[in-house]
Amino acid sequence: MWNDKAQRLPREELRTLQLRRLQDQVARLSDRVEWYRRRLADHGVQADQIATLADLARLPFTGKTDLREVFPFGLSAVPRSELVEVHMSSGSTGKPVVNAYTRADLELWGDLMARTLDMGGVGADDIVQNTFGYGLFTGGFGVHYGAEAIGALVLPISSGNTRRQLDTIVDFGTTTLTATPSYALYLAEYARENGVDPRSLGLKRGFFGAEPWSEPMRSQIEDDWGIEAFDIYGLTEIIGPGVGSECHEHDGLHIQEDHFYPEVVDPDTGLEVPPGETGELVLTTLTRQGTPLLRYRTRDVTYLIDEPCRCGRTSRRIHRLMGRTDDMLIIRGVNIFPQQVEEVLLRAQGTAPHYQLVVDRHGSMDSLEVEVEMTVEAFSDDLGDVLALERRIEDDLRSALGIQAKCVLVNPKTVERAITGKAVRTIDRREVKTHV
Ligand code: DLL
Repeated sequence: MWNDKAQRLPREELRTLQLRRLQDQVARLSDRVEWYRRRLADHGVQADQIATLADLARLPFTGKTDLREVFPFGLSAVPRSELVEVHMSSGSTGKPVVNAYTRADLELWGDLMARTLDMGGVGADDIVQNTFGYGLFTGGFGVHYGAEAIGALVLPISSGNTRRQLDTIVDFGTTTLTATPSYALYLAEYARENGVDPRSLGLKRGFFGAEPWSEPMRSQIEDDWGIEAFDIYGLTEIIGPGVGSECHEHDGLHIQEDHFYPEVVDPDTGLEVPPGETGELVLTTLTRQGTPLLRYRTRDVTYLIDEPCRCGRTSRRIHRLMGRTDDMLIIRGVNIFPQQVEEVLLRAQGTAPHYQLVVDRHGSMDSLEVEVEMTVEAFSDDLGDVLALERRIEDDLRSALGIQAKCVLVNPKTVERAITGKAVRTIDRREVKTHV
């Protein structure tokens, strides 16, 4: 196992290490980061009051708007000259979120991504085709540093240019694909359309993340490519990918707890909920220097899994992400995550895994329309069969989600594919109406 000692640390030792690192981190922040010094003082907390891990709850949360306030380097715990790299989220609204890395942060990132790739069996003989974007986005560089640490052969092809992606798999004998799940599906579809059976290409595994995806989506990707698919999680603010990753057990994502302390809280009250109970993931970096964060509200919804994993790693896990609090739709009082709709759609026979949700408001009444592509076979069925399939999906949506939704089957290849970024699943027309 990569960095075997760290990943198998007995829980008691791990907790002792976490506490020591937390104490050091809080002391460093109150010494060196003006913004945190004030924030801790406003909360009436002093660094020397952190005596146990439970004292974490006394510390203030950090949110996305806070990061914008200190843009770009206001949280750094080291002089500017020690920062060696920067990554940023796209920041579609307001200022982008920046993460600045020291040399030690980059080494840590490489180690965590090496742990991740090693969990899926990547070794020095593997050829990793990294379709995550290289640049300010963390996906490309994160995977790259991990593959490099392991000594695998990396193809830093970045995102886009699907023809070249396919040719590269064929020419180089890629064994490992890293991609957003939606792009992995699109690439398989593209291969088939161009007369290449993706299953014949010899890929062994893939690491997928950066956007929500469901269990049926995993089965579809595994089936399309004949591979084992691993879920990888991370976010720009914390380090990028490498925060949580699946092992062969596929029973939740191991949080790299020696560097990131996870809590799950009730998003409304901010109070911690017990393992097994769903809430918002909150992460504290324990060792980061360039952009350390205390109790960062990720807005990602999941629950903690406390039981030991059969793989032998001692870290706690999170259930695969269920959605983001800001992507949750409230339709006629019912809370829905797009992924729940995806699960229903992918279980239906005759639909392809390309869909979009359109939410609208007529008077005071919210409506949800689910547009999903038919498979080519279903498309050639007669109209009666298509209508029957639509009704069947509507029934399934009603029993799974408890709301009435309209299903519209659309022609194959009409839902836009995300070629370079993250898939856009929801169009909420209510927002436009509220703004005008
Ligand atoms: O997406 C980092 C990343 C790159 C993760 C490559 C995995 C692979 P951001 O652009 O800052 O960073 O977006 C982070 O994406 O808060 C989640 O809402 C979502 N996300 C990331 N991974 C997953 C996943 C990268 N495996 C945000 N499942 C996070 C569900 C995910 N959502």
